[in-house]
Amino acid sequence: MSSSKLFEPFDLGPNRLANRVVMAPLTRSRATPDGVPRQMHVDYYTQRASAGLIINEATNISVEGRGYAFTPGIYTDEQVEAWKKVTDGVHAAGGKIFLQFWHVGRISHPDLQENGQLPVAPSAVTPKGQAFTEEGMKDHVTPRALETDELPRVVADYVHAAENAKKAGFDGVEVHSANGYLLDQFLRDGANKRTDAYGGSVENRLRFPLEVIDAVVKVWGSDRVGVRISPVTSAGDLADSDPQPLFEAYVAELSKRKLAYLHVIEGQTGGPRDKDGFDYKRLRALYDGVYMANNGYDEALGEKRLEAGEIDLVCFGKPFISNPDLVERMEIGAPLAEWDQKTFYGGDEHGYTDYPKLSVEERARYAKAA
Ligand code: 8OZ
Repeated sequence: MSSSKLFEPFDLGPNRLANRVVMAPLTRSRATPDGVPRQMHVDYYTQRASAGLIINEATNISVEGRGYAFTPGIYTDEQVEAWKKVTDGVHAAGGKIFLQFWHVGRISHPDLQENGQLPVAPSAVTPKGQAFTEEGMKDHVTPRALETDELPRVVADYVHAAENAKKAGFDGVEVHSANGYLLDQFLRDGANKRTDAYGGSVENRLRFPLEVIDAVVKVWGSDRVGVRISPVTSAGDLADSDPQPLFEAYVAELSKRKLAYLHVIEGQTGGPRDKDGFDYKRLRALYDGVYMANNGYDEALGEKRLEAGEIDLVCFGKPFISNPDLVERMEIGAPLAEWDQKTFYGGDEHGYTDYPKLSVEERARYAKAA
């Protein structure tokens, strides 16, 4: 048995987590075409409830926010009812679950929008790459720049989603401000060419993301709202000419808000960590609160940084796909099952809910050997 800090409880605002192992938000693209989670979502999340915290897959706040076919939403009553079954399942199994709010901005596609409209963005800048539509991959298009007087309507969509997430019984919410999606597009100057109060200076580029976060905090209270950032990720063909001061200013603002946590993807999302010249230590020092670390962490690295007091919570992504009992396996030093990349996105229960937990016999055997 490991006496690791990873397996100690943690008070995340009003939510007591059983351990510091967080299941990262993982897009799996198995909802109905209308964005409704199915019974297999209930099974999948309930199987993984021994994580200290589950952050559910990125969930669209509106039709406009959709960027990938078969991703779930939180803007209709039917979606709320379906999520309620997920949160009930996780709670009955002793877990905690946050919902992640998603608006993809410019990387959506007319095929995913109401009446085939253009995706919206801070500015009409076309990203390289392709969107995942119901008919397969299609090239990104030039988005429509949001008018200044439309921005309160987008904030209202977040508020509507926040109220729905409450009705659905989540323990808290995470605002997705990473990976090249709408809020990240406002932050970074590769996509934000605005000349109004929401573009130009760093202060102006922070304005819209902070308005969204403040509106969500009004619904949930600051201690149940986390924010996710990825300072250098190039996903969605997005970049900033000078990310260090931009993200330091952002994190200083977030720090003032006494949020549940700051969730940082260190390095390229899903790729190399700490090889991009960005100084995450300085970022960490500017944030007075709970720091959730993400990107390529294994048990040893997570434990080392927890022990050093550098981080508070550790996210694991792919290992949770193939190990529903990841926490128990790490705790007794049991081997981890391999994941199958072919079943990450789309499809059915196969590669989703059919990864087994260790049997009682296996657990006893590994625990004894440890
Ligand atoms: C992988 C595939 C589709 C979406 C992200 C929500 O990068 C995602 C995502 C990841 O944050």
